Amino acid sequence: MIDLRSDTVTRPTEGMRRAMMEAPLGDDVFGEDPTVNRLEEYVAGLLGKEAAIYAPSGTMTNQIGVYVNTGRAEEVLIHEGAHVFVYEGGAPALLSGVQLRTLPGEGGVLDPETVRKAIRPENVHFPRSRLLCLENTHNTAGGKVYPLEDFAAAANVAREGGLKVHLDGARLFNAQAATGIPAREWCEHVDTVSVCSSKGLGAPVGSLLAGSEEAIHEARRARKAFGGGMRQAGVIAAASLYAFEHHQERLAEDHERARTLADRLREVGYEVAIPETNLVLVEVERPEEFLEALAREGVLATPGKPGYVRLCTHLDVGDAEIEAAVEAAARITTLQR
Ligand code: TLP
Repeated sequence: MIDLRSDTVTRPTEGMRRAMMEAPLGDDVFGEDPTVNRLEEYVAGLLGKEAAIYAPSGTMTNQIGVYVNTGRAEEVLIHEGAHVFVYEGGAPALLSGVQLRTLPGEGGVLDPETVRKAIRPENVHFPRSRLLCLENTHNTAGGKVYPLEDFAAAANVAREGGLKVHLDGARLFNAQAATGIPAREWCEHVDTVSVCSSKGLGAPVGSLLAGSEEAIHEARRARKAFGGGMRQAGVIAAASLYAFEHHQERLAEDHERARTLADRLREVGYEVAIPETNLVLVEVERPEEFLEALAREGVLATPGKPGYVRLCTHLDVGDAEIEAAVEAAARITTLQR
């Protein structure tokens, strides 16, 4: 099977497994795991923030980000296709008691005017607008990079209106690899940022939330309360550290393969936008039926936004698998749009 469902499906490399074997360990709930501590410092530095905290998943770091920046019954402004809104099981309501207000925007990008108009005036009737959530790269938009200027403009409008800003940067390093802009430049405009080592960077598990000392101190309380306090977590944190140290640059290879995949799918007749990073959205008539047929041909993919399927390149697929996936898709062109 060629697995293009997600960049989360990768297995740890030899070097990564060695790093895991050799990692010095301690109890991280006591703050005594040297590997976790090293990872947190490393990632805080990488993102230009005072501190960072390691957690099991991107969902947890996003939700801790929402929690530390908001209070009960407050409102979060967020793109209508955002992961935090669509794919996190309603957790902002469950864990933070906040209300999400979704906003439209082409390619996951919010027009600053749309943000400005959505900020509510102080009035007893209204929820308080407290947080703007942005996402880069944008998953449902097909791995689209949030242009830095547009990002800064939306964040500035929010901050002028007294809101905090959280960045879901699960694939922020893909944006860095695609543009050459250091990840930290987007982070300058936000209060908290989550990044994942378990996506394109290839670690088996793990995500970090970065922000001010104060925000991360609160995040430690939230992580414990949400059940994310882990003990000798260095055994997995070592894989994340290895991923950040060794796999940032190779993300460009995934982008190259995604472009090849898109080009070749177009050649065999599919409607495919040219991807900016590692997610390829293919327009099909009946996505579920298409995915079943593709699986019968030995290729796994997932539904994308409505009317699309998503194919994702990653560390565990090479040129041969990409070509084989195209040939598989070419055998089922009756389902193309
Ligand atoms: N996304 C997964 C699925 O949940 C859709 C995927 O395969 O793309 N933010 C963004 C932008 C994400 O794409 C994801 C994972 C997360 C957060 C959550 O990360 P995890 O899966 O570690 O909770």
